[in-house]
Parts: sequence; structure tokens; C-alpha cells
Amino acid sequence: MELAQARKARTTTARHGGRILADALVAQGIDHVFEVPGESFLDTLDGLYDNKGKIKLVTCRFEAGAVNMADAFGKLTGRPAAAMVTRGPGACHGAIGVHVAYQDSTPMLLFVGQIPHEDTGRDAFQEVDYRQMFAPLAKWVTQIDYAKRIPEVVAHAVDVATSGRPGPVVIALSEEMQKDQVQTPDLPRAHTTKAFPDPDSLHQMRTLLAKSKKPIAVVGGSCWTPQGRQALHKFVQQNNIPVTVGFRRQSHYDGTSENFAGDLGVGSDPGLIGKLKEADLILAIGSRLGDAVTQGYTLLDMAGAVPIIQVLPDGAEIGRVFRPALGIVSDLNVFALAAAALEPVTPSWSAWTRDLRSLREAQRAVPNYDGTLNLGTVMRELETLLAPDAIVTTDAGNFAGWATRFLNFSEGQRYIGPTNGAMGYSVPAAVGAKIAFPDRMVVSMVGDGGFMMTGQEIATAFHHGVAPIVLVFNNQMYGTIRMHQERAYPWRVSGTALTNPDFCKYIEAFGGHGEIVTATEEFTPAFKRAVESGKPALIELRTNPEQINTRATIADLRAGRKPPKAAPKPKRAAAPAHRVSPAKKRG
Ligand SMILES: Cc1ncc(C[n+]2csc(CCOP(=O)(O)OP(=O)(O)O)c2C)c(N)n1
Ligand SMILES: [Mg+2]
Repeated sequence: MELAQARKARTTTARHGGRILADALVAQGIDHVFEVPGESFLDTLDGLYDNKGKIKLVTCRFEAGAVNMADAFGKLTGRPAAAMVTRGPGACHGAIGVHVAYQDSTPMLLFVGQIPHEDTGRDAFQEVDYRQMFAPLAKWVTQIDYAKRIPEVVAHAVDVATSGRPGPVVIALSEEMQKDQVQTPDLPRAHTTKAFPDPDSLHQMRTLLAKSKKPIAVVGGSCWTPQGRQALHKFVQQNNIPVTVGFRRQSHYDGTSENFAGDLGVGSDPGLIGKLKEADLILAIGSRLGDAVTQGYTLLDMAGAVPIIQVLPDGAEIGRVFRPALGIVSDLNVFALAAAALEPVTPSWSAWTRDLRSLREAQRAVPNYDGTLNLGTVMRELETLLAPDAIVTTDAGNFAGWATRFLNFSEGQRYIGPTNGAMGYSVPAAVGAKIAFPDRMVVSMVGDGGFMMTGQEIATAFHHGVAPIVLVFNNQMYGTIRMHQERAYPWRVSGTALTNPDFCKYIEAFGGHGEIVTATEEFTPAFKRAVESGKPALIELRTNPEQINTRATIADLRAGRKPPKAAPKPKRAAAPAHRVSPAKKRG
């Protein structure tokens, strides 16, 4: 904002705190608010009423859904959205989304209505100290007690959420402060330059690369821009470096590229994990080399026997677990541009790169799974049905392994999911994605367990007139936990079976389009009908519960292990067979 404008702003008439807050969001470039209302922030809702044309207000059905939608918006745009929830219970429901955003490095603001300041410490109705509650979950937690300070705190919150390692900021709003009528100017956005890699580091990186015989890149992080991705592509291609991606960062690199070697995370290709152990240089670009990527911190040597180059926007995160030979503090996109401008080395590892790519290809060859519905083939078909700019959201659960193993995402497509393994993410994320990008195809993948956690956010899709397509992988169980259970306590099924509603009727009750798929050849026509319906749609994939993941059956997990004597006579390994309503079976 120019000085003259700033002066003009200073002379504005008094506004109530809620209005000042809504105006501050506009001033800081926040244009989406996802909320479940509460009487604790009526004034802020009123302030948003005056900003209708500038901020899209999305009313949700559950606070976890609202915060997950804001997270998906941040993941896809690189810009923070705001979520708003009420005090106490609302904040507790929303907390899971703050944890997702924190572990996934997503920029986001969460506003929480707070009790009147004068009642602090009385255990007042719905009172919570948010600084304590969110301390380990958020990047920064604060509270606004004076309306005059709203513009300052909101501006700083956006700076914190978007700088260094991006993350969620929680801002509690004292109730009476929102009602106060004060005169205070809106503040301009800060234009800051991004951290860029120093030339010496880039030179060292090039030297290490030139010495290497078996380098491998691990790409992760958040807030990649199309330009940054393009530059990364160029850098990798011209040096012919094989690329892996971090857990649930599947679309960070073009899966159709000859350099793409697959993902590191839960259920990754054991062959790829073996190759990582053979590598003589790890180029971690945006990856924190965290728990899932490093297979529980076992994949790499902590003392750095194999040299690691780690590029992250926050120096404090570099070498947090594994000591790098070279740490580069830089914005990821700026790094990629600088790396792409370096003179390429003459790679001596073409065979190594080809080897890694052929591993990926081999992984994608679909085995002849038992049962009528082969999810590997379904994923390969889905690949041909997804629009070139489709967005796919995922939940936590074993079903997600089908996508990571068999589906390649091309350059324009995006795949987002909770790297912190939070169930209930996918459906709200798909709704948030579709609200952010109404013209793009959005497909949610979710298990029957995850769908029943936050599937009601489909109501938000209807309310706001957007139409995601939800694929429910129904195995009638919390399959992931059943898998762990069968490994630890074979035959003793305890607390992991589920009884589900008729998912088709569920979506139809909202006025949406439902399909049931029980055989491989039914999938493509069902998906096409779902797209053509133009309505929010749900396709229930009735999967073979015996096939517990892409690599094992329950019988495999039990193999050679006798049922314990005390156990009841073993029934079939699977949960009860699916109820198939013949009327709904289409094909
Ligand atoms: C919020 C939350 N609760 C519990 C878990 C533990 N958990 C991880 S996967 C899983 C089962 C998921 O079941 P479903 O969505 O049906 O997918 P499936 O594993 O059967 O494919 C559970 C309970 C979790 N990760 N997140
Ligand atoms: Mg399940």
C-alpha cells in the first residue's frame, strides 16, 4: 500500500473488531475462509458479511473438515486459507487439521473464538488456554485481546505461516475485543524476498554430484510452484538423476518421466528401498528425511556415511536426524531455478537411472489378484480417465497403497494427502480442492473407515455447488490395523471389523450420483457415468477383504502360524461378505 493510501486508511472511521479482522484478511490476501460457526465469533462473521465479494465463506459440517479444507487449499495454492472454529469443543474438533498442517508444512491460519477476557481462568463455559493446547501442534499460537492490534497480528500471522518451513498459526479472538469499536488502519502485505542458495553451496553441490556414481534425489516439501517444478524437472533431466518422492508427495515429480523411480513411504517397493541403500549421494530437495520416508529412520546412516545434500527453507530443520554433507537453506522454488541454471555434470550413471526406472515399471505391472475386482487394474484405468489437471486427494489407510503403487501422476496433476497419517482428510480435502479449483476434476480416494469419519462434508459440496467424485474402498474393516493385528496377533481379530451403510443410498440421499463396482470391468463405465452426472458422486469399490494390501493377503500374514489354542475356531479370514444389492449393480 502506498503512503497516501496508508494515511487515508489511518483516518478511517471506527469499525468493530470483527470487521477489522475481516478487512485485515483481505489486506493480507486471504480470500477463503472455511468455518463452522459459533457464538464466540459473531462479530467476525458480521465483518465477513461486509466482505462478501472479496472472501469466499465456506460453511462446513465439522471443524476437522473445515480445517482439512483449508489445508488442502494451502497445499494446492501455496497460499494460506483461514479456518474459523468456536471455542473449546470447536477448537478440539479442529485440532487434527492443525496437526496435519504442521507435519505437512502447509501454510494456514486457524481463528478460534475465545471467552470474554475478564472471565479468563474461571473455567468459564468452553474455556481453553489455546497457547497451551496448540503449543506442540502449531507453528505459532497467539491471542488478540485488543482490537487495535488485529491488523498487526494478522499480518504477522501470515508472515509466520508462509515463511521458512510453512505451517499453521492459531489465533484466539477474545470475545469482547471483536465488539470493540476502534479506529485502526489496515496494514499492507509485506513483500519479502525468498531465501536463495549461495553460489558456494551450489558449487559444492555440483562437485559432490560430479564425484557420485549412484546419486538419487528425494523430493518433498510444500509450496512448490509450477515454475519451481519446471526448473526442478530441468535440473534433474539435464543431470539424469533418478527421482523418488516423499510419503504422500507422489505428484511432486512427473510420474511419466523416465527419471521417476517411485515413492518412499508406507508400503514402498522393497526393491527401491534396497536401491536407496546402494546410493552414494542423497539429494534431499525439500524432504525432511522423516520417519515414513526413511522407513522409521533406518534407511540412511545418521552419521552421514553416504553423503546427503539437504535443501530446506528452514536452517533449523537441516540435519535434524541425518547429518548432511551439505545443507542448503533456500526456498525450494528458488533453489530449483538456481540448480537448473548450473552447468550440468556429465552423468556416469545412466544405467543406474534406467535400473531405477525399470523397478518402477515392474512395480506397476499388475499381478493377477484373486477376486473379481482387481484394484491394480482399476488404478491403471483411472490413470487414463483422470483429466490432465486432475486433483486426487487421499486419506490414511492401506487402500492408498493401490494408488501409490500403480498410478503415475503426470505434470499437471496433483495428489495430496495427510503425511501425518490422519484419517478423515480425503473427503474434506476434495471439497476444499473443488472450491479452490471448480473447473478441475477432483477425485477423493478413501477407505470405508475414513469415509465414515468425515464423509458428511459431502453436504458442504452440495451446499457450495461443487462436484467431487469420491472412490470408497470398502473392505468392511479398518484394514491397516487388521494387517498390523494379523502380524502381531494372527487369527485374533479384535476391534477392527466394521459394519457400513449402503454408500450408494447415502450419496443419493443428498441428491448425488452413486455407483457400486464389484468387478474390474465395471469401473471405467461407472467412473464415466459419475463424471457425466455432473453431480457429487460416490463410487463404492467392493474390494476383496482378504487382499489386505497390494503385496499380501491375510492368509500370507498368517502363513505358518497356527491359531492359538485359546482362540475361537477360525472363521474365514475376511470380514462378512459384502451385501450386494442387485438393483444397484451396474456394469
Ligand atoms: C484419525 C485417525 N484415527 C485412527 C488412525 C489409525 N488408523 C490408521 S489406518 C486405519 C484404518 C483405516 O481404515 P480404512 O479407512 O477403512 O482404510 P483401509 O486401511 O481399510 O484401507 C486406522 C484406524 C489414524 N491414522 N487416524
Ligand atoms: Mg477399510
